[in-house]
Amino acid sequence: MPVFSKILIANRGEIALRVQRACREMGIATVAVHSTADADAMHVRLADESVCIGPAAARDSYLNMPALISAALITGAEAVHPGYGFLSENADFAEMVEAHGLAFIGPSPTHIRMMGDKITAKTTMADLGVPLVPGSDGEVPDVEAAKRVAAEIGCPVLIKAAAGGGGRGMKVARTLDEVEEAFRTARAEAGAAFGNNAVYIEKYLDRPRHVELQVLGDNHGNVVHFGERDCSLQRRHQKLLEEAGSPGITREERDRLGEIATAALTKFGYRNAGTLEFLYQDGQFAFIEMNTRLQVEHPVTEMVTGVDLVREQIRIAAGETLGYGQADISFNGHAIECRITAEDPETFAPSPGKVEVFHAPGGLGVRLDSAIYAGYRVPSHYDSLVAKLIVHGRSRAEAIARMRRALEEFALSGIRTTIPLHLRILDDPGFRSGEYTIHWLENFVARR
Ligand code: MV4
Repeated sequence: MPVFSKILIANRGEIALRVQRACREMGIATVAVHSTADADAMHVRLADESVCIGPAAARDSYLNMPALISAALITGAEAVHPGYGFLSENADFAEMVEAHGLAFIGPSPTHIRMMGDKITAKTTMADLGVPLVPGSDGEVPDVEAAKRVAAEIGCPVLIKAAAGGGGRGMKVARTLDEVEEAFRTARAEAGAAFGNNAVYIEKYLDRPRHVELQVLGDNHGNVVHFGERDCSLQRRHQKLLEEAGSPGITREERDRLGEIATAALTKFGYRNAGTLEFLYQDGQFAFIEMNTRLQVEHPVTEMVTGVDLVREQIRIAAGETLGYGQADISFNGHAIECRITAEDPETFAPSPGKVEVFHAPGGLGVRLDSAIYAGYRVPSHYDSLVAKLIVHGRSRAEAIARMRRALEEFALSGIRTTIPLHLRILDDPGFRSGEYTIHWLENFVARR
């Protein structure tokens, strides 16, 4: 007997296919949902059943909670997988799913809410022994307190919104004179953007790497980690290329970080998939945020550990135990993911339109997670990700060579894509050395 007989996938595109693939291998039937703009989408074609949940605008379809719950109940689904983005980190949605007798394939609503507030997330982690960036002890209520904290830890400082994350709602103060203005602006912007004006302060790290740790917990007190990913290569907070493991981190550092993080999550009973985000500079990790969802870049972790993380998410949601411990998780070789978006590779202008030629790369160690096909029209209503190309190699050098080869093999016309940009990154000595920080990509793009 499969753990569930039918799952509704509350998402679109490649991640909807990714979840379907896990379901199919587990003998679980799938329900796709789609907007009117996605009637011809691959995630609809490949599902066992599909339900149209509304018009093109995401707020009326993929974010429409009553429509999603109705679709699940009408089709007799037993569980809902939210994918990433959309409602994946919405505690109210998780609660609504559970209130209708369905399983939410993700963490408890309490933990989603807890981590959605960055101040609570940091306080919780700090109390459990996870290292933080030097900064304020929780919320900074007024300008006087902001100046006091900044004077104590020293400028530059970053003023961050409690309800922010992923780069939204941050202001730098380079000197003490800038603190008042930065504080007032950050607070006003946070209130307007999130309906929550709480802010906190951190020492601004000037050249960190962005390293994140993948974890899974079950309902029975077991938590394991699957190592780290390096996500430093971002432009305007959009990741372009991710690696597992991080070129800057040693085996010992990974083990140490993993021990600290899993011990902390075990103490508060975290369940399902999660990612702890850290900044890494001068040999030190500092926790900044936790994501309570499956992430876009999860395949690089799957490639080096051999574990199907979506299958694990589904088993956990059904109440199964992990059935293995940390010692059973091994790390093999190196993996790289290139996010291929329908954008101009020089200007990053969106390039929606009709895909003409589509020929996927293949061969040893090559994986393509994509929902596009020849003749498919990339809609302009959603994010521009059209394919994730993931490669595995025994070493980082082998993975880089394999990614170059696979990108060159990829035939994709009709839309502009970031494939040429990825090829340039892979050939750059700075990237090849592995010694890059979060600022590397913006400088690389500006150099041209
Ligand atoms: C920081 C930082 C430097 N110092 N915090 C941006 C996204 C959000 N998750 C946290 N971010 C940052 N927090 C301190 N104390 C620099 C960034 C940052 C960044 C972090 C990760 C990846 C890319 C980034 C690009 C710009 C700034």
